[in-house]
Amino acid sequence: MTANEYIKVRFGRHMDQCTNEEIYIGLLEYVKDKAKSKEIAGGKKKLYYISAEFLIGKLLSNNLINLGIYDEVKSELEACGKSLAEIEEIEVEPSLGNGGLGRLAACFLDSIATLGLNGDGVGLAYHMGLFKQVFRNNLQNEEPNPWMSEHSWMTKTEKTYTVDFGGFNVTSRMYDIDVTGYDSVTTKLHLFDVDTVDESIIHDGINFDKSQFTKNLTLFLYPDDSDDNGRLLRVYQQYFMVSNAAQLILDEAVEKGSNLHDLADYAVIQINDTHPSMVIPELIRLLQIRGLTMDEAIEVVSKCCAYTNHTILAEALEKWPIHFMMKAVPQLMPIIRELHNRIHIKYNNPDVDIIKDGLVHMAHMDIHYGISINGVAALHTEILKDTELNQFYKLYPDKFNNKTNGITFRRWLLYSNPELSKLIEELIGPGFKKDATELKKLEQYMNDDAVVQRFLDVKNTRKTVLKNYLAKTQGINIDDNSVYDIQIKRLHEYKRQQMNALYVINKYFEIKEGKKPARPITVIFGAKAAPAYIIAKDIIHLILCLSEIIEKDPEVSPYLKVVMVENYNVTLAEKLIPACDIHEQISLASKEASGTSNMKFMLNGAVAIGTMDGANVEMHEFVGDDNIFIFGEDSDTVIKRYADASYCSRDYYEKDENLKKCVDFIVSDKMMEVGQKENLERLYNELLNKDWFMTFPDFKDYCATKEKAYAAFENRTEWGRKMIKNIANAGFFSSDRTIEQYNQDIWKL
Ligand code: 26Q
Repeated sequence: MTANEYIKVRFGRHMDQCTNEEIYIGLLEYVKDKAKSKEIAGGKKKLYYISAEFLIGKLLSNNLINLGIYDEVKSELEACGKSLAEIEEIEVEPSLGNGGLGRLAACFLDSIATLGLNGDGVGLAYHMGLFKQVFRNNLQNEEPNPWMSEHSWMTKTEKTYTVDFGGFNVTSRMYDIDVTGYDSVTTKLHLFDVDTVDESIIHDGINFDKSQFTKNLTLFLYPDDSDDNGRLLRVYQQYFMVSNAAQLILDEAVEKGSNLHDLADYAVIQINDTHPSMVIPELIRLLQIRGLTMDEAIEVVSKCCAYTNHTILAEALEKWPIHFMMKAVPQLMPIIRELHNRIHIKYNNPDVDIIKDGLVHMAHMDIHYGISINGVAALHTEILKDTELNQFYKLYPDKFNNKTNGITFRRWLLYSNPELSKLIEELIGPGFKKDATELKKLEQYMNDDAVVQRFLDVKNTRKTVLKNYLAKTQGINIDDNSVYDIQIKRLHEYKRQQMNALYVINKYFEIKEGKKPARPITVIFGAKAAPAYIIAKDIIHLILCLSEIIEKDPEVSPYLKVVMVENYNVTLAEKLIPACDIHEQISLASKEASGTSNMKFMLNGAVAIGTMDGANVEMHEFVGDDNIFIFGEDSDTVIKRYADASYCSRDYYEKDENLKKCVDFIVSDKMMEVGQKENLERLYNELLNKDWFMTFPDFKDYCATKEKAYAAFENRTEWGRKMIKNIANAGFFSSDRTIEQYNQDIWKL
């Protein structure tokens, strides 16, 4: 049945007589039906990818592509005078993740299904996605972001479980989202919810009563901040997630014939950061209830679990107070104590203890009682082994391994940049869609100027698409003849959006002094700041104020524009990335575990300005010095500086007149006219007295490198070659490769 026929049956009318809403609902059901008729991945052993976040983005087009009916449906719509792009706008993006970690989980699900592996995702059905960001008076405000509706990709299942907390219990329900593999099988994303959640307790933006656990359990996704207030709810959420997962895992294993002693033949669990770590004691607890001894249960579970670390920021490694655990999940504490005692006796080394100073160290439990611990880029894994987790590496050298992150090319190339995808297919055939390493064949065209021009043309097309999109959706007007310089990622000091902002100030002064750039520059930011992360919100304020000052200054505005898109999310990323000329990957070396937007930009022919951090290091290895702009101090230097506490930002400020001028501008009269004194002074003082992520030492090199990049951009043909080199070498960063490695080394499905 065609989509048209399906809709005719569903609504009793031909597609051209239906509203866009009706067509969306019709297509949603049509796709769900098609997915149902696909083969489900099978096999004795199954992977459970447990994650507190799955930032899946909109699913309509993604599913149409994976099911191989995108072109067909698009033409059907066009024949009725409808546009797929307009239908897509009806879909609300489920923002069930903060950023990189959640989006990675979504890319992984796509690759797992595409490779035909027997693996499902397990997470939570948050009623609100990550808050919706709204700018008022150059400040970030947060609003609830509901996404569930009667017609959604989630299907209610019959599966329910009881989850016990200290003093009460809840009945959960499992909802499923089909994960359609590209030209392959279908797997599932299982999201758990409780019926008692009450959206009406939300008030004044995103505030709600944090103590009514039956009403708020799955109401919100936690932002990745250090806000202590309400962290207890996070423990309830995590336990709710893993208790459901553990019950599901045991049920499915038993159904397939497991006697539970052989659970490891039926299940492997990937723990996505420490958020699902309680699955270890929970499984041990449930196995004991089902008749295993403590010794047996620990042995069985220790063969099933693998842990991925996504950060080396110490403050982000989860450590839960024992009194939290005693309140929320008292039944787990005796087990965690037992796990701790065994380690304590065996190693007699407080550094590797699980319980220390009244805190349960989740990562420590994962490492001792799991089969694998992996970092997410080569440099990150080396830093874990050498410094952060060195004590553990010495105990278990064989457990440590690297799995450099990847992205799904279906969403980040085939869907988001069809023009580029088509050009590539014309040049090297369709093989790259299944085997990303085939992109390497594009290098043969690097010296063919006519082909190079076609890559430049595609880029220009996409720049105009973005221009029109931003005008239509955000009322922002940008010049598509300017160079697009883009930094999109969560707002965090270590990612150093503030350094980019200082560069903007530097450029503003240059233009004021008559030094005009060869071509107008459009600096685009997209970033949400965690609601409790004060300095991050001050940085957003700085950027929005700069944007206003420059916009209103006729001397500067023809040459420089600063844009901060509102409510940056997956949908916006899909528009921004294909249009980008230069992307900013400027984290302080050693701090960004991997980064994944860097890979998306590379695949779309943008050139990076970056530090030797995260996966930038591997990107640099692939493309060489001429095709990426590397600057800044390396991770060894930075790590040493932290170790000897030798950094003093004020020294740099006082020695570098230009830097001083830029920093001082933050608290200038001009800024005060459009901004808030309190915010701007706080940020100024933070930089001057702390600058914990060392923007000042890298500033000069950063500015010089940006000038080099802008100059290089003017040699259009040479720039086109750089674009091709980047695209041709992006194959390694396909999540299909990453998932193959996980399977080979850890899951063994
Ligand atoms: C923890 C405790 C309480 C509340 C929130 C959190 C929390 C939530 C989300 C802590 C961390 C996160 C998200 C982390 C994250 O996205 N990390 C990124 O993971 C990417 C995928 O591996 C990497 O590419 C990025 O470098 C890394 O920053």
